[in-house]
Amino acid sequence: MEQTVLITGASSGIGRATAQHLASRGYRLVLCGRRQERLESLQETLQQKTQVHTLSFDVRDKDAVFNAIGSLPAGFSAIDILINNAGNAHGLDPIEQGDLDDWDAMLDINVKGLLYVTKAVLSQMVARKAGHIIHIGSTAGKEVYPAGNVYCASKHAVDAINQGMRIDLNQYGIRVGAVNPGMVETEFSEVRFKGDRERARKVYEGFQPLRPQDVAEIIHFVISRPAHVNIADLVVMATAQASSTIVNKNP
Ligand code: NDP
Ligand code: 8X3
Repeated sequence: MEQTVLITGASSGIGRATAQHLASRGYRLVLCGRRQERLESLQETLQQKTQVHTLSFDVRDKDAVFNAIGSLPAGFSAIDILINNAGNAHGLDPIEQGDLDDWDAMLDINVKGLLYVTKAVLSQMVARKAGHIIHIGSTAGKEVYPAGNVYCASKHAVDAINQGMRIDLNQYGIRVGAVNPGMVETEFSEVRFKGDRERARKVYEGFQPLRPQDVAEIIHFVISRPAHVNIADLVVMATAQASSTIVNKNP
């Protein structure tokens, strides 16, 4: 039977690559993000391969999250797999120079938004005693790097939520796990540097970073394991990256 996968942050980067990869393998998709036109254009392409529904909402808006997920038509409403991917860094400043709006954005989107979406999907998984939740964490949830402060805190929170959810949902047979990538070339740095493309480009200069497709393939591996196998926590980095601060550039 085809499984239904809800992906947040499907309009770009890792989420979009995952949607493309899973569509080719016949998963039914619910694609979420704020940029409706991007979601529609992706839907147009992918519905040649599978059934696709789009939901446009801001994960920070509690009511919008519940209304959107509550509005799913029959055929899409029973979510088998939730991929909690939406998120970003905002700014890269030492703590004393940090911008309060950036801090709010990272904690509201990466942590609270992830919780709202999960809450909106979870009751039916609990009722069915089945489901699989994948969190896209980060190496920034495993270590802290200079000026990473609040972004790292938000991803450490995702790490804790991943562990806590796995414990609490164990009795229902719901699988919970995280995929934690290192540097992936997406729109991530463009968002972090508020549209400064040149600064964003330099982050990935001089080495081969992960591509969104690399992470998508891993997510597919994780969700296609037999029902008794749960990949609880996976870290993946580019070969050139050893830690958040050690990257072998221009060897
Ligand atoms: P992108 O900027 O390319 O994609 C981010 C996605 O998140 C977009 O689809 C965006 O959609 C969505 N999103 C952001 N804010 C909101 C919001 N308020 N409401 C709804 N959706 C939102 O970055 P990535 O693909 O790299 O990031 C995806 C995830 O991977 C994030 O959680 C990030 O922290 C994590 N990650 C990224 C790494 C990297 O190096 N790139 C490494 C490790 C983890 P829209 O703007 O349309 O709403
Ligand atoms: C994104 C990777 O190293 O920029 O989570 O924090 S990093």
